[in-house]
Amino acid sequence: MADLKALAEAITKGDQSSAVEITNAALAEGLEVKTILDEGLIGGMDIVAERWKNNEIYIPEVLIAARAMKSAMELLEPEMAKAGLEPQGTCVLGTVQGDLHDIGKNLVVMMLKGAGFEVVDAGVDTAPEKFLELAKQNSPQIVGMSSLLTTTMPAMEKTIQIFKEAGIDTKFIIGGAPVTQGYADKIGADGYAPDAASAVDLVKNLVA
Ligand code: B1M
Repeated sequence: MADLKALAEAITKGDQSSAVEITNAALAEGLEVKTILDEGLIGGMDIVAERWKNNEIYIPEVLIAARAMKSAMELLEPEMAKAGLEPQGTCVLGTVQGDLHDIGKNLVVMMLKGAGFEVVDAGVDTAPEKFLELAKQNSPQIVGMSSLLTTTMPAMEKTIQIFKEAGIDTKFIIGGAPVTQGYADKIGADGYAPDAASAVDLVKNLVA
């Protein structure tokens, strides 16, 4: 039986091969992707975040934990996508300019794909102009922006502004640890989601 506590521990240690091995075993046993994510991967990253906050570990440890999480997440992605049927709509999703955090954004991408949306992943450090270019190319119903740093949150407002100036009518959703509903209201975003599952519900409501 795959041990999700051991998976969380593998993430905290940045042990990529154990993380991949346990995730594979959990999938082979038919465990739900959401359970693997919540109890294993996110559970592990929560511990990493807490230790970093308490100065018990430093950036290199956080980075290797993130790398282990990314490798395991890559195994989950096809399983999540399988659940989807006809594309329910198109989203362009990215981490905003100046910000390199992509674990949360990648989760939102995976869950939206799993829910049957076509997702164009703009990656990290996405300039407002890049969001605009991708929107012109892909005509998404939704543009989603993720920010993990208080210093990069203003890039969300800039992006919404540049779309207004270009006359492109797209709905915006935003998220990330420092982001709030109040901030979404302030900058004129159409919605805020505190986590990846809520982001899917939000997108479904907005495209309905
Ligand atoms: Co960074 N970092 N980091 N970091 N890092 C934080 C965010 C921080 C809170 C840590 C701390 O000080 N306690 C702090 C930010 C403080 C602030 O501004 N409020 C911080 C800092 C300061 C920094 C640096 C400046 C450190 C330095 O260099 N001195 C630097 C900045 C680099 C840059 O971006 N330019 C930096 C670097 C890094 C690493 C590279 C080492 C690494 C990132 C690796 C990677 O992403 N590939 C890293 C990490 C891992 C973290 C923490 C520990 C974990 C973030 C994470 O992945 N969480 C983080 C501490 C923390 O959050 N407590 C921290 C797990 C993830 C699943 O959660 O991303 O919140 P999250 O996503 C959630 C929701 O927020 C939501 O759904 C997700 C899943 O449910 N969500 C959305 C996210 N995006 C969404 C979009 C949506 C909807 C929902 O719609 C579009």
